[in-house]
Amino acid sequence: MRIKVINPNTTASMTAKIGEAARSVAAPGTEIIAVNPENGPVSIEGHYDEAVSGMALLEEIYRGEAEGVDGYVIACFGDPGLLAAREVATGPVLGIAEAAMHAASFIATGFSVVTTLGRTKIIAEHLAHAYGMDHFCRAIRACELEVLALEDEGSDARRIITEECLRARDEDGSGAIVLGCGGMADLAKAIEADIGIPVIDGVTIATKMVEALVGCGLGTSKHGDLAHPLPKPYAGAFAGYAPKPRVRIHETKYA
Ligand code: 5HY
Repeated sequence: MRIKVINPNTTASMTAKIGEAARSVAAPGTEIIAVNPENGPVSIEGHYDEAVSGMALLEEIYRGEAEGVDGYVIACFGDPGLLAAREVATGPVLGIAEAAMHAASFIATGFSVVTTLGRTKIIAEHLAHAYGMDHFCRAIRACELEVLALEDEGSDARRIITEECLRARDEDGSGAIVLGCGGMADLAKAIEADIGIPVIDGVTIATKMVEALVGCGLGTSKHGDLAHPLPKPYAGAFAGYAPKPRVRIHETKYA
């Protein structure tokens, strides 16, 4: 089985960290392909970054289809481009926010999200609502850390995040914490040891969920809105982004 884990920002050190996290839980027969696009934002910290990163993300999905990839993880907590990626993909595509929130709801009656900048909290709020998690998501907290602070060895990021997780544990009535950034993938186990409650990283969870879906013979439904994008010309500089014909490397039972 081959799972492509896509970091939609262009920071290679974060991609390496994300790939290591995915490989730490992948089954022996699962190959993890961790990539980031060459083009796009170095970090994704708002609606505009998400929108722009979506095109390069979709190019990575198209490449994966041509390479016969079995499933995908979008390793960015805003789950950018998730439904568009599902239109293109044959196999399952999971975003780390969706996967982490659902996992938290399986092991606790309430969870808190601890993310980076306050301005991106609304994105996590919208996702929790869209994923039917209003009943479980007790709070969304921001550490006011820039995403790239997570890549700075000299930053105080781990301490700052751990302290916010402790406040979430003691003040929110949450039984679990969801880390709200793909760049935090290497911190989950250490913070969990520090605070004594489950701390969930979406990269590892999404990887295992994709593995489970593929293992059960499930891919993305191609009935209705997630059918392959309709062929049509795209004008001007975006001509190259016109929907490509579907590549059927994997014969699936779906239309
Ligand atoms: C992420 N941004 O997971 C998101 C999370 C955030 O570049 N990778 C990013 O902090 O908004």
